[in-house]
Amino acid sequence: MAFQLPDLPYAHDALEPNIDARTMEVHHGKHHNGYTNKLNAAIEGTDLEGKSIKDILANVSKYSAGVRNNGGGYFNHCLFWEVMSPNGGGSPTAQMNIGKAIDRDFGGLDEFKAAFKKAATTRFGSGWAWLCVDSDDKLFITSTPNQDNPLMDVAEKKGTPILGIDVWEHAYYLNYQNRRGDYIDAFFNVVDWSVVSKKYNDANPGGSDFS
Ligand code: MN3
Repeated sequence: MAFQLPDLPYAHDALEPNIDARTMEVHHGKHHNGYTNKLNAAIEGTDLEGKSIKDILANVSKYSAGVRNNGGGYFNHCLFWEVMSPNGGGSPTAQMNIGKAIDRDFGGLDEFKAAFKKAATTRFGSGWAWLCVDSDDKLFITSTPNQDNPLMDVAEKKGTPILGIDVWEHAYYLNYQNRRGDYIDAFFNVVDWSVVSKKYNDANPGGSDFS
């Protein structure tokens, strides 16, 4: 079973004015579709066929650059569409463990946003910034070049990504040109904290109980 391009969970224009419809059309329909097709081509006829994307990424150093770049591109964009929503923005609610974990590990939502923005702004060239959970159930922020991510065995710092922002120019150039910082600020207006919180709870191997 080949990897499938997921449908966007909202209309192309649903994230306007924060992310414009034309960017979403090209980003999902051309870029993400391209990574998906190239990943399928790279694994066709190999023993990677039928493996989960997470299994492939965890051992990606053993495979070709095509598997690394397109496997990362496939996974990263699936997560990216998921963590945004036209109902996003604001803060995690009091019921969401992710809000408590952000307070614990960063000292507050504003401090988290500043650190995440710094990681996304200072990633030179193309790449991603991530909020992740480590094996001790602590949150950390990291960034990766190109289509790498923290699930990969080649990552500088490994963990489970629960929020990510694409800082390739194709993600913002049509609307924001070189103003990456404005795009990052706008991204926070569409982050769906209920999705991030669910990903935190699912990833949380220590079972932190904030109740
Ligand atoms: Mn992209």
